[in-house]
Amino acid sequence: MNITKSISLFQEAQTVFPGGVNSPVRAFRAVGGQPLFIQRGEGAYLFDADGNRYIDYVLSWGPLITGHAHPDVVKAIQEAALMGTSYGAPSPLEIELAKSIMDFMPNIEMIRFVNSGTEATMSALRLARAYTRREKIIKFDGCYHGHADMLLVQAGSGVATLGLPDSPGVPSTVAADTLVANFNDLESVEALFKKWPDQIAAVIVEPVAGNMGVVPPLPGFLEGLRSLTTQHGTVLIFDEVMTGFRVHKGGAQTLYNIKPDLTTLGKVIGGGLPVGAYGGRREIMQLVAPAGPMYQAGTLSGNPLAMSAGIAALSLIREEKCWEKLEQAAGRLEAGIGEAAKRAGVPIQQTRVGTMFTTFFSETKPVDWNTVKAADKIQFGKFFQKMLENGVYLAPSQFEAGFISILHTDEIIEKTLEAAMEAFRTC
Ligand code: HOZ
Repeated sequence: MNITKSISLFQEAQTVFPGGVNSPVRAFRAVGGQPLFIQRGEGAYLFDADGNRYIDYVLSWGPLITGHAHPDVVKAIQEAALMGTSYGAPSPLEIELAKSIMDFMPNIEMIRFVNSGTEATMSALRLARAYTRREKIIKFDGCYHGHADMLLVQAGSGVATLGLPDSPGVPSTVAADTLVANFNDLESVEALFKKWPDQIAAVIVEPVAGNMGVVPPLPGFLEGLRSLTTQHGTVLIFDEVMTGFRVHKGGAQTLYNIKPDLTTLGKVIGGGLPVGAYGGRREIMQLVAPAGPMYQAGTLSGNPLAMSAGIAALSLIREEKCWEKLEQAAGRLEAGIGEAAKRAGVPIQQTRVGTMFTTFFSETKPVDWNTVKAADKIQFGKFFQKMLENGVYLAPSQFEAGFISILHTDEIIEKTLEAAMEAFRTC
């Protein structure tokens, strides 16, 4: 595979960006080799600067359920751009997208658009603190909710991928209010409630963890969180930045039938453009300024390009048929990978919920960060490189999720499985 242009672009990039990238996991440090510089995306494919084509299972880290550059989404963006790229004032598009999201997720009674998942989670936590007038929050080891100070504590995603300690620069006073429990371990949550009575404002959780690789909730875990938070007057926040429209068309809250108090969403509601949102119970949302005193603002919030792309993308995935197809395709991929690994005698653990999946190189069932981190990262790196050589682009970390789109056809999945067969044989 010729990647000469990517190599020289990476050298140049390192002179202007720390580590040569604008987000750490992209640097391929966990898998070796060097990042590919992407020229364009089309459907289920990515094309790098040297013209190589890859089947893409990253899909901009999840949001591209309709694939790259879907004509309807592109048309919506083009038409919106002709009408102006930002108003810094309300527009009818915001109401249309809000209503569309609320149709998918009826637990969201009111919503506020922001520009990223990070902004959504940090605003939702400020809101939970304002509502409860308490300061402490609980998050889970290995879950990642963006890079706000209070959330960079035992975090997943890039922090886990690079094996970093909690980030320097985060004030210890801020981190002190972030309590950490074990995913899928209600006793660890109960212990924190016991230790800090009437002080916990919020529990924030990825209802299906995606940022330590996919780790589904064990039966009773989310139900337990709901009842503990209700019992203690604590706000339950489902961070559905990754799971929203991915594990089910109504998100994890619909799949598991749990009503969180607040939900956070990310780029998926903008068809992949920079957007996020937080929303939930009307009584809580009424505290957001200017309806209430909790301040949060942004010029690009609700910007017309992202709203238009989101409206187009969500209308494409509204059809029930589309979900059946996605579920079947993801199931076929999961079964085929399992079969390929078995034939090659490579022990793996597969996790999948809806269209999110991870293949862990491990003999241990992944249920929390402790079990996940037992996975063989070196073997994953070899597998990743082999898949890449064979034209399949996976997330460059054992601790991230894979995703499929409505454009991942049977034929594309077959090609992926051929590559996997070969990769398992040699990794
Ligand atoms: N933290 C992101 C995935 N969970 C990666 C972001 C990126 O590199 O784009």
